[in-house]
Amino acid sequence: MSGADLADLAERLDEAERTRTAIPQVVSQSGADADQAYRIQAALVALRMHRGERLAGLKLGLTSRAKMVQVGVDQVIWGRLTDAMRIEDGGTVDAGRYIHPRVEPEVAFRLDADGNATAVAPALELIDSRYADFRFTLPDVIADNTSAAGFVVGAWQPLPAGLDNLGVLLEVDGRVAQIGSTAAILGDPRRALTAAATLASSAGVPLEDGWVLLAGAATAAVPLAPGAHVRAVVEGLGTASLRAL
Ligand code: OOG
Repeated sequence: MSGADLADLAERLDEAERTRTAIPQVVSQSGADADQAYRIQAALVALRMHRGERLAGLKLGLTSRAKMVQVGVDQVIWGRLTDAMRIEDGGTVDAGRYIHPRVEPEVAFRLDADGNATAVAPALELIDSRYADFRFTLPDVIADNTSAAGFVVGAWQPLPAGLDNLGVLLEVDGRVAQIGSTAAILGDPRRALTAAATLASSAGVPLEDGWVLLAGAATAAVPLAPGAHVRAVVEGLGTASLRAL
């Protein structure tokens, strides 16, 4: 696959996002493998940066069994977060800006330039696959920047002694929609730190002090409906919330 073909697929995904129009699984249909898909992802995020966005961190995806089962892809993947994806804690988002948005409860780390965690926080991730029916294969979802669309980080906390078995709730309009544990995230969300440092260095992405790392969802994702108030609660860490318009 030529560089021009990779750039063309990045353009297709970028246009799908900007026009809120789902597309077929063009990346797997092109025969691209996971390595080529990461090059498409880099080109896709470069288009956003040319429009003035700045990298704000990294995310891991499919770090829990619940997520792997939900989307039928069983490998850990990673993507890039930009400042434009950041949603203030307790803030609002226009659900109509997305194709078929979903939310999921996460744990976020604040990183230093060596990839160490300097703080931890409860978080919500807003994902929005650019593929029709939210269906994709591994190369598709990698190229689509792992469905990244938005993220909310709650109040930063000092790292507690243990992070490996904290209860996690996803509430929608005050009702529990998903229940899980931080143990679902790679057995211990701190493993996301090593995984992210390794992945970023193999991709030649230097980590920056203050970046956010989303460790991956602890439960399956739920659809984000207009008007919904969504809150992630992580035992001992607090909450992160958003309201959809
Ligand atoms: C892929 C992204 C998954 C997570 O936290 O597991 C993800 C998707 O479900 O569309 O972000």
